[in-house]
Parts: sequence; structure tokens; C-alpha cells
Amino acid sequence: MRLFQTTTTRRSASLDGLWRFIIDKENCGIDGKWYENFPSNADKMCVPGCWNLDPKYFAYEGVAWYQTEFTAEEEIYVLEFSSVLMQATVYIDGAEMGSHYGGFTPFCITGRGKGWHQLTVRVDNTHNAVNTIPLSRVDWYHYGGIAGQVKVTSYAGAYIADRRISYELNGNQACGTVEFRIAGEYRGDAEIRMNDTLLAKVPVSDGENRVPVSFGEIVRWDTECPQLYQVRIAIEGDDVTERVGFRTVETRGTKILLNGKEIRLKAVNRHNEHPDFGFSMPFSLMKRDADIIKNLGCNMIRGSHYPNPPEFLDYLDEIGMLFWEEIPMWGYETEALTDPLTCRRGLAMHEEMVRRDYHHPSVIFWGLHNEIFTDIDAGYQVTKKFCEKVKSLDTSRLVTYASFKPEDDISLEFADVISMNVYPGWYGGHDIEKEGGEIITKIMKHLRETGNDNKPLIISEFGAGAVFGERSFYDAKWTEQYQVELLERLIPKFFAEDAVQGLIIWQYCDVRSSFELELTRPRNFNNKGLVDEYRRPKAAYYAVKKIYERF
Ligand code: ADA
Repeated sequence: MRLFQTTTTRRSASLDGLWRFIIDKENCGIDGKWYENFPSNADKMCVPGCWNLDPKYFAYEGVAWYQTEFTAEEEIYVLEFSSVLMQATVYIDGAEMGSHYGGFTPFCITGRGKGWHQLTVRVDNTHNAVNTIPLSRVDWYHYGGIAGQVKVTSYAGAYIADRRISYELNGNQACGTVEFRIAGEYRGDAEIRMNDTLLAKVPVSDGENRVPVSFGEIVRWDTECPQLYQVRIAIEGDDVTERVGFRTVETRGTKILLNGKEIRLKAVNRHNEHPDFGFSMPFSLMKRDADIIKNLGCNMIRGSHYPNPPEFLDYLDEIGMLFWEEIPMWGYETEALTDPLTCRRGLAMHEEMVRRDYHHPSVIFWGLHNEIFTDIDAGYQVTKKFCEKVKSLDTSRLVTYASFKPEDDISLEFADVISMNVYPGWYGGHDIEKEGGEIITKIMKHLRETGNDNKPLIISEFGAGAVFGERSFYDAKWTEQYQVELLERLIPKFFAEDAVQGLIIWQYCDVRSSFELELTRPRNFNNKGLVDEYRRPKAAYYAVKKIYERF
């Protein structure tokens, strides 16, 4: 789903609804050719949806099969899956048509044949400790299923298969290029418009096309005035629209500059999850989250720990909220980092994320990974490869990663902005002031020693767990008042350090955690939310709102 009209010509049909569904605990569906003969005892499952929301499958992690039918109105059709958690193999009329790895980015399957088709999808949500992304051990819940929308679009002739709009700014004059790939046979004109103004009409042919354009005088996108423009590419019989916002983001010394002006980031980490929907949040709930976060006084959200749906990013574009996007690479140690498959999968995920979300002005950071062992060579090598990949696709944004090695990270050269996850006053003792001061001193010492003290620093995670409604007569951990106290002390303390140009509180809302962490996660939730999992505000929500107003 998008929040603007993406085409005026295409005929798409949504395949969302109830599909036939069966879990495959023994992993025998391939041998049993379920893609030809779907088991007759199948259940029904919502698409989009996560199977864990049905109590029968609450704790199921493994393989499951889905089936439905669709009609293609033309000879060529493209099936678009926006999110399948996490590995998908697609069969059409019993033939394997393709597969995709990674639950948070979309993929397409192209088929031929006008008329009725049977669509079967094998979904594998198995994680391991070596080369899946994410690994089995994470601090969220491994929901499985066809979590995002599925649609089919039929094409009578050539169509625009891919596009990218880039620009450079000189004052408020924008010029750049519109690149697009035409699939099928084509020789004819292409028209490029911004809103309703014709920018170019040029002869093009199938394959890759690159058209230089001048966008003229524009109003820049920023957090106060999030001006957006629609850029439409049209060929005979097909057209697509992208939405862009013109802005620059860069660093100067320890400052972060948006459109050349210093900006201090006041942010929260947010999981795109809700206990009643899993990772299939309806747009209305995502919008509500963004509104609650805006009301808190934030100007940025970190999308911990995976790419977020395009409609959420569309909304952030509209309200002028900045965004940090990353891939679900969380907590990798030596063995997992040196497995070549981990790296291949990570590179592919970065590529899919950057290509899909390239046009969102809200996205200012690409996050390479979270809390991997960046103090060893294996972590250094992976960081280097990821950084090179991301920069080869996009030089218009800042690259960072959330490190948990404040004293011995050896990979910081790849970060435009240094980001550190630290938990003073939580995983240590109760002396919030002392631990907070010590950690900042250690980080700054390490940055000086490694020559990274001329870069902005973000404290990308800090916080305390609080069970909604919990109180006590002393500063007990897990109470709402301890969470308030910790945030009230740490926010001013961190911002007092010159290099600190951003704070990202862990976290916006409580989130269902994994069974592996149940002993350290009361209720099996990560309870560090400023609101609980049903978005009920804790005392800390109001405390942070007051403090964020001051900075
Ligand atoms: C890490 C991690 C988060 C969360 C947090 C915590 O920093 O990146 O996902 O697990 O710790 O609550 O301890």
C-alpha cells in the first residue's frame, strides 16, 4: 500500500483475503508435491497476517504452505509480495517460479498466461544460530507468514519495471536524472512530469533509460515543512509515479546538517509490531504510532531492527519525521559473521532496502547492522562490505550502525555518524548518574584514540524496563518511576556532551520477546517501552515529552 496514486494505467488486483494454509512440521511438503496436490485437511489463514495470531500456531516456527487462485487479465502478469516471513518459494500451477530470502523487503514473480492460475507459496520461518538473518536468538518475536499484501498486475505490453529519481541541489534549483527500465518491447516516447508540469518528452526504448532533467525551483523538504512532489514517468500504455522530497543531509565535524542547518535528533526506537497483529500492522495503527511519537516531541524514529512498510515511510515523509532504517542483523558473533551465506544475505537485504526506499526524504540513515561484534576482524570485514554496498547504491544519505562496543570497536571508520547502544543504570547497578558519566567518558576516549572524535555521536539505545502500572516505595527496577528517573537523568547528561547530536530512547513500545529470553524479560516482553504493547502511556512518556521540549 502507498499513500499516493502510483499509476493511472495499471490494472492490479489485491489477492489479500483468506488463503488455504497448512503447517509442514516434518518438512515433507516438497517430497509430497503439495504444490501440485495441496493437502485436503488444510486450514484457512489471513493474508496479510502472521500465523502466530491464531492460538493453534502461536509458538510455531517452521515451514507452512499457503494456496489461493487468481486470474491474470493479460498475457504477462507480475505478482508482488510485500513481506513474506521469512523465506518464500512460489509455485504457479504446480511449477516452481522463484524464491526469496528475507522477511521485510518485497519481491516480484513474473509469469505468463492470461486466465486462471493456482498460486502456492511455501513459507519457511526457520532460524538458526549461524547464517539466517535474523538469527534464532533475538529480542523480538519470530512471527511467520505472508505478513504483507499480495497483488497481481497484468500487462498487455511493455511496462516500466524499475525507476530511480536522483537530484542535486544548488540553492533551491534542483536538477538530476530519471532512470527507468522498460520490460517488454518498446520504442516510443517517454514523458516525465513533476506534479502536472512536463519536464521532458524523449524517445526511449526497452531496457535501461536515463533522462537528465531539470526540476526547476523547488521548495525543500524538511521537518517543519515536508514539501513533497510527485514525479510521473509515462510511456505508451504504462505509467508510474514516485514521490520525492528535495533535501540534503550531511555532517560537518560533530554536527548533523539537514539542508545545511544543524539538527539535533530526538528519537525513539520502534518495532513495527503489535500483539494483535504481529508484523502485519494495519496502516491506521502505524499512523497512530507515528502521531504518538510526534506528540512526544521526537523528530526521528529508528526502525529497529528491520525495514519498515513503505506506507509507514510515506506517512513519515508527509509529517516531516526523520527515519533510520536497517536490516535485521542483530547480535552476530564470530561464527555467524564468517559464514559466507550471512554476508551474501546481508548484502542482498541492503540492496533491496535501499532500492525500495530510495525516494523517501524521511530516510536519512542507512543502518548497517545492530550489535554485531565490531571489535573483531570478522565484524570489521562485514561492516566494510555492507558499507561499500550501501554507498555504491546511495551516496545521498548517512551511513551508521548501532555498536555495543563503546571501548573497543575497530570498525568505526565506516560510519559517517557514530552510534552507540549503552545501558547505564539498567544492566549495571542503580547509580544512573555515575554510570552514565562513565560511559560517555569511555566512548569519547575511544573516539579520540581511533580518530573518530570529529564525527557526530548518537546514543542509539538507552533505557530501562518498566512493567505498566508497577510502583514501589524505593527505586526498584521494573517500576515506572525508575524508568522515569533514569530517562530524566540520562537525557540531559548525554546531551551535555558536545559530540552527542542524537538520542534514541530504547524504546517506543513494549514488544513481544523470544522464548529464549524469558528469564530476563518479564511477561516475555521487552518492557522498556514508553508506552506498553497496547500503546498505553507509562509515566515515562510524559516525563520524556517534558524533557524533549527543552532540547
Ligand atoms: C540491545 C538490542 C535491543 C534490545 C536491547 C535491550 O541493545 O539492540 O534490540 O534487546 O538491547 O533491551 O537490552
